[in-house]
Amino acid sequence: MTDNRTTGIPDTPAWRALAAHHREVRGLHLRELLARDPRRFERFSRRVGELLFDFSRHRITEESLERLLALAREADVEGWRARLFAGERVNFTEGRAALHMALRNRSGRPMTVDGEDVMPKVRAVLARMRDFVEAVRGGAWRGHTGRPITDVVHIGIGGSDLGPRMACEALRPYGGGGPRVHFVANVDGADLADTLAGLDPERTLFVVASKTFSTLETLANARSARAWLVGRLGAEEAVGRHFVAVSTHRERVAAFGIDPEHMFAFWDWVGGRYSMWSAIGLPIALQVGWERFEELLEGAHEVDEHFRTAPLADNVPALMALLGVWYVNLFGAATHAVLPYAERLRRLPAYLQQLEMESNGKRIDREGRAVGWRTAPVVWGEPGTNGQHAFFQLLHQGTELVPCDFILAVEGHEPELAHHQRMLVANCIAQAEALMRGRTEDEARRELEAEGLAGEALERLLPHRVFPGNRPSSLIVVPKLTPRALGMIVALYEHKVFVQSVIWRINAFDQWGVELGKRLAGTVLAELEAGAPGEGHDPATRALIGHCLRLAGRG
Ligand code: G6Q
Repeated sequence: MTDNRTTGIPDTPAWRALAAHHREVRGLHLRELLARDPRRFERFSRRVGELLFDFSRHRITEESLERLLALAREADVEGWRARLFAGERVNFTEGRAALHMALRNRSGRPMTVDGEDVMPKVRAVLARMRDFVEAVRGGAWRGHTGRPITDVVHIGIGGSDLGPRMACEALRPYGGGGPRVHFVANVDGADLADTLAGLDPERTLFVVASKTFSTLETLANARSARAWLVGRLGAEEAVGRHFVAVSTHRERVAAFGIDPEHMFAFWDWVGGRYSMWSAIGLPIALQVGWERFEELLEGAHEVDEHFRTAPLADNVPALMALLGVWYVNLFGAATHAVLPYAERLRRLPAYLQQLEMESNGKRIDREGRAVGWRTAPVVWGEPGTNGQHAFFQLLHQGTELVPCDFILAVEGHEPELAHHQRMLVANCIAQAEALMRGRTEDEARRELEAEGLAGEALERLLPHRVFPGNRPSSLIVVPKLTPRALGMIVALYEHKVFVQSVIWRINAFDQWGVELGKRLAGTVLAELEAGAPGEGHDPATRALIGHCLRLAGRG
């Protein structure tokens, strides 16, 4: 990491103007900004349908927003947005389009890749998914011994796991009448073993989800699951009723032994981490039923239409992106916290980690040069209120500036526990306010006096009880965590990531770092199986392989 990278910005008029402006406003406190403009909430909030995006607690003025929008225009965000929706090969290192919006296109308009309207094949797969979902949920699809399916095990990893896993968790209240859905991703046998324990093979359906159908972890888990099933049911033919696949690779699915008739296709213009809207979302539909799955798609489509047509100044994904850039590149923020005040969104931070960090964790620009500026921050988070009792300390009083996204669903799914929901909502609002306001020395002094302290004892404690405040946050507020609301939230982040990639001049849609990991493990695995480290390693790696072989009793 060079100094240039940590402080650098692209050398363009809009960036230079933004940096000059930043020097003028960086000392402003959010308290002052809010105090001097009673209409700040109206000025700095936007709506997309039922979703509110409140960015009034950010360290910006009207002029900051103007300058950030100028940056977006200079970077040609509108042109790139048009190219994205036109199915151009925006994934320029792999020569692919990124047209996940077609998967949830409810408009009836064609969407094309290489001149071909992809909508007929999108609709055809959706129709097959619908039939299958209804057959499984309705009991028409039965296992090898004639039993209906009560449990679905989705086997996939990374982009073929995180989206459906997060969504199934989020939409659990809509699961009535559907099978229980389980997820296995890790090649650690503990994951598969713990999941299979207690499952009845006669009533269990496996969905093997892999875009390439060549991923080590997924194939190992699928093979072991098949062995479990065949072993328990005592019949190889049982595989036909208990295994379906989701992939772009028909031949590999057939070679694995799954009838391609039981494969649900998607296409190379769907990136793994953008694929939960495709057949990769099959377990979501199995859990919540077809109509609810369509509502998820509709929510995402509503955001697509907003992103595609709204002027940048009113465009929520663009605003989210620009605020991120403001903190990363001007304030030097290294991380970004995602804090869902909704327990069922507990997998959202992990999902967004992949979306943001795999998409924009890049250091080479479109011209093939190392960038001289920061790109994606580390994304992390946990649901509130749990996080408040743990890491919020650092958010309030630490030395790092951590911009936060609070995600709030106002109404819960448990009417009998409405008072819990009010506490949840109150905590979310109070945290955003406290991060913004902080506690001044005067306020802290008064509090300590009220507690009966005075003199030296008070003075000693005083600095510890002061909170600087001025910690920025956004609020994304939906009435309730419905499938539609979830679709909207995820699509907002997808487009945010794209806009940032345009501004940082990088490719959001490749993942060479992930590919590297897939290859490296293969070499070491062959050596572990052979019982000896190979010649190609550095001495430390050789020693480590030797140590693990000895511990496993093989060295
Ligand atoms: C996602 C990444 C990566 C990928 C997994 C699984 O964008 O490329 O997380 O989804 O490595 O790949 P397969 O679906 O091909 O098994």
